[in-house]
Amino acid sequence: MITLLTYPPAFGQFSGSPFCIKAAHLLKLSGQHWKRENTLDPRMMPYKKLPVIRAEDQLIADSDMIRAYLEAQGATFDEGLSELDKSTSRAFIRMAEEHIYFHIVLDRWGNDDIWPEVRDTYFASVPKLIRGMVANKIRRNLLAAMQVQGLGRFTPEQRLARLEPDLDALVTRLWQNHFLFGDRPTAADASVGPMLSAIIASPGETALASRIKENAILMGYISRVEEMLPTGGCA
Ligand SMILES: N[C@@H](CCC(=O)N[C@@H](CS)C(=O)NCC(=O)O)C(=O)O
Repeated sequence: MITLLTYPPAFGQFSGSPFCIKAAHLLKLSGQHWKRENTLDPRMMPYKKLPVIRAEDQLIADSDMIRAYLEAQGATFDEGLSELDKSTSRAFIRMAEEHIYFHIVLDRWGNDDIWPEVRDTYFASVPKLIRGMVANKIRRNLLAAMQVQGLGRFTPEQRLARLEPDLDALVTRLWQNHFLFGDRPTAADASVGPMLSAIIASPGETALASRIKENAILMGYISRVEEMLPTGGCA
């Protein structure tokens, strides 16, 4: 039995981390038996991040390596896709994980109005007396990293403009499909779906959340991907 080490449910979702949700989708799609184990502290993990899976007494960290492990065990996430589709899938996954994800980070960690709720969700295991100090230090580091990444220098309006073409690209693919590559979910949906749903699940009504909510195609897609994975759920 595989164990998914994941951040706990948050903001009405399977986990506060879209990467943990991605890993859960991959596990579900792989057909393996698995269970979840919640933790709020990734410091003992190989890259000090989650998700991680425990399988056959080894720890496999990073959602891409989890995918590779499951594929080595026989999972086929992209069955029936042409080589051309597979290359497009790779680009969509990178778009979701290396661009859309950072908007979620800024929406959650960069907004003073919702910070108390985000802090008390992500740092619930830290005693209240020191929670503010611990959380604020990590927040400062993360926001400094977002300055280096670049999106942290944009206004919310500029960020929305930067995200628009990504959303358009997704809508173009979803116009006539239930999922990004047809009627069945593939690896790309495991990455893209959780990023979009994390945007609309974040506390507060951000410009990005409103933009997605007004698009019926994106909202239908988010629901279909979410339905694949119950909030608390496993195999
Ligand atoms: N490339 C990693 C990204 C995982 C990741 O960024 N996890 C975040 C939560 S969404 C994390 O654990 N961050 C803890 C930290 O940076 O201290 C993957 O695909 O698994």
